[in-house]
Amino acid sequence: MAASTTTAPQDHDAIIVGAGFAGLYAIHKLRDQLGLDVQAFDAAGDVGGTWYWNRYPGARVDIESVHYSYSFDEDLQREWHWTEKFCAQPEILSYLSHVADRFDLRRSIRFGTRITSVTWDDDAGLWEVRTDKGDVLRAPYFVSGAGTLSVPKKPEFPGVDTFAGEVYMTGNWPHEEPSFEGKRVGIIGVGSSGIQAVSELAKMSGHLTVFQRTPNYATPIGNAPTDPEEEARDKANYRQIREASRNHFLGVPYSDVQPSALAVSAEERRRVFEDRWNRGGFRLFIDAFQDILFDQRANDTVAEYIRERIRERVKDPRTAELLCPKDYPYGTKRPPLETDYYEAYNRDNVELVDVKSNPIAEVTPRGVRLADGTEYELDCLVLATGFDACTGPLLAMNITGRGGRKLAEHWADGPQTYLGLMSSGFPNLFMITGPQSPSVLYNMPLAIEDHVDFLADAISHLRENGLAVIEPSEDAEREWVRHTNELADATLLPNSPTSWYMGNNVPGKPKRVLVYLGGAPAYRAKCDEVVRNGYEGFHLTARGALVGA
Ligand code: NA7
Repeated sequence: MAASTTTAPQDHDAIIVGAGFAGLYAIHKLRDQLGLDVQAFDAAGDVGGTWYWNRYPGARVDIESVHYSYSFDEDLQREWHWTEKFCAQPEILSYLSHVADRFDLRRSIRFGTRITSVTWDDDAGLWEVRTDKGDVLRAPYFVSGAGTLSVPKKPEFPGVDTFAGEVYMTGNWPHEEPSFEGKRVGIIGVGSSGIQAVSELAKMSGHLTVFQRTPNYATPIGNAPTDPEEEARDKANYRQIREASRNHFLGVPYSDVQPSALAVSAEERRRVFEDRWNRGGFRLFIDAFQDILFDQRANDTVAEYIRERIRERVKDPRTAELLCPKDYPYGTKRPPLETDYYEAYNRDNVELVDVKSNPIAEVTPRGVRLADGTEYELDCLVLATGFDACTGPLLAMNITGRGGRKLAEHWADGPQTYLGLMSSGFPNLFMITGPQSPSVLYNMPLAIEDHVDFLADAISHLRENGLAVIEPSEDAEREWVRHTNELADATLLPNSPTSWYMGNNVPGKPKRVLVYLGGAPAYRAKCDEVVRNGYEGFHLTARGALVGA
């Protein structure tokens, strides 16, 4: 079967979206290792992706920096020095800037440019990509590194435009740090972003009002300056550490998880919880007992432990009770990590307002008004209300596949993907850490590297075999969607009232699990098997002609 002989103009081999962890590695891999002509775009003014936009006070990584970093280049990982165990946003941004310099990536990126449409031309076998700057470019491969948490949820509060003070969003924070000194600041939202921000805003503001709808199970991050001995040890053993990470559910080299919280005595359970609480990171969530996310009774034990610790830390018993989550299982909303979050409520200038029992009715020119008429006067309002996660960034690009079918139509009832990497009817369109892949439940830089390596191998395979197009079969996609839903149904996740893992944090968004819950090792094994079996579940074609499935 001969490869296509189309004469339609092609501007590049691959168009890449994003200049965060995903886009940067994709540029390097496709351009420098495969020798492709690539063009990348990012709406931001520079590299960083999520770390470019989320520069609110307190923004910090929740996986140890030594693990939350690229593994693809031995010298890079040995030479870079992290100053803290869990680095703050500015340092992660410096790291990504260093990576861009080191591999000369910026010359392939057009910054300040947003993709407005992406359309498949079946006759030419090319994606036509349009931007808000008027570019129209065509390429056979389209690679999305648009991220999972890059489209902030639209404000749901009537009147927000009438507010006379300043409004800030954690997910789109200004470059010039606002001054909160002496001001009355209100923050809506106590997810991971809100919780990180509250700890800092409490110290920076005259008065801070926290509007909380659902309390969260936040646990200590356990941050500290980098210990030079530990750093030297880690760097000497990076190969083993990365291997252990890739063989762990969450992509971190934790190894102390025990089978069941219900199989041990109350004393032993407490000892384990205490140990993981004190050691920090995601250890309590992922390295304590395996059944926490699957068995309500096991979950109850850890949930009660966290509530006890909250009550110890918050002086006012009424505030403490409001901060204790009671009506959903731990881990079914993404567990936030914190430093001094609960202590913030012991300060005289911090006030917690329950907007579950008394919802926010509107934002007025003066502040926030609740359903019962109470009005909180504010100078600044911070929206930490979350994201249209996982599907939002892809749908925002207005993607149209084969036969004029829109991705938005194909995903009307929730995402439909094969391996969370591709969607049927959307040939040669790769979604790095796409919906229904482990993505946010797999240490992101490693999840990204695995996906970029997979798609680069697939492109090489096509080129070496005179093929032009890779696309999942409808059957493979249907089975993957069924499998990801089945995995989610075996967990407690569907029991959460609002969780961006399930898409039900955004009004009107279909409730469908957005992440693969089988863990990174099972997922990686599946991807390896697919490749070993000649890209099982994919159609590989020489422009239209079916060569294999
Ligand atoms: P999250 O985790 O989705 O948190 C959003 C918060 O905003 C959460 O407390 C929401 O309450 C609250 N929220 C959202 N809409 C409203 C309305 N209409 N009224 C009151 N409160 C509202 O987003 P984050 O940015 O904190 O974290 C996202 C991820 O980024 C994080 O998990 C990390 O992976 C990085 P709710 O719980 O829905 O009642």
